[in-house]
Amino acid sequence: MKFRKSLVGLALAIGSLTMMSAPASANMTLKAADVHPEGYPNVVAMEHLGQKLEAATNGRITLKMFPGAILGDEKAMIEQTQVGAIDILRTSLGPVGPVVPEVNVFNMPFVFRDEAHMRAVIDGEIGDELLAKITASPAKLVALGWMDGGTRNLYTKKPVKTQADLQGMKIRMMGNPLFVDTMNAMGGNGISMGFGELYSALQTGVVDGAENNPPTYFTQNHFTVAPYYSLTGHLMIPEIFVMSKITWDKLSADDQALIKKLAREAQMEQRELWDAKVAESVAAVKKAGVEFIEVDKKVFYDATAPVREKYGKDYAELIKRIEAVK
Ligand code: BDP
Repeated sequence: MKFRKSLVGLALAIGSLTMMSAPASANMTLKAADVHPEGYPNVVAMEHLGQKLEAATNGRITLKMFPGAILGDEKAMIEQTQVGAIDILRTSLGPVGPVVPEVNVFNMPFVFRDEAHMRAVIDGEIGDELLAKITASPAKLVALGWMDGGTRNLYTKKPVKTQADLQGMKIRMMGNPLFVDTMNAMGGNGISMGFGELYSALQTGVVDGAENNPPTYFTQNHFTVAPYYSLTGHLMIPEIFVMSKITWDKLSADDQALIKKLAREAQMEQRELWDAKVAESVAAVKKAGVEFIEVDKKVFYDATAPVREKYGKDYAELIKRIEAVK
């Protein structure tokens, strides 16, 4: 009798499971990745996207986050996303440049006037167009949304106030020739290097400095080995999150629409978390004794004009439209 009851129970359970998974795409767990650690705004916003997705699909689609670069540096993770080994990747636009050259317009030094301008561009028509271009490119990536990467400033083991101070210094840049050109034009010696190697490279003096936004400078502990933060503001690189085209094609149209909606929400949520993280990071590194150095930005702006010419020449129309955004 007992046995028969449990059989009925099992049949019911199987029945409701099949009913739940009947519509749309089959059950799946999306593998999401980020170089940043647990608790970083981008990681938190992505995890929330996953929780909402799970709730909206009654557990049919879930997301598992692999933070802290455990799946590799961004270049390697972009490749894994292209072949479907990673389903969703949050990455800087920097290393996407060599894969989809058109995005390099956003990677150019001093292309945005300030953060408000950058945000207006990525949230608006031009931002949508660039996402669509990534999706339409042969890269096999579906661009879901933007995240804020704030402003990148130079940080070094010895203080830098002028271009002359930067002379001969080896500065780590992200993997994209545009950034090496940018650092060389600024007066330093740009070295392309993976993110994961940077802390020890700074510690052992393989490089004399690097450049990044305050949250990265703080959470990666780079401030402990390069305690001078020069406010060059030379790059404002938006970040994106992309889905593997292979994964995207397995989703029903309804699921795709749901993910797009949640992606926009994640974009806006990260923005708020980001602003709080910037404030927290600036306060923390200052408290730890980091010196913030004001520099004459105009000098670095003028010095990098040839880089904007070189990488922007094919996109003159787009650059004009970016400049026109209020
Ligand atoms: C951080 C970005 C991250 C990059 C890193 C870098 O959020 O995506 O990998 O810079 O410099 O600001 O490599």
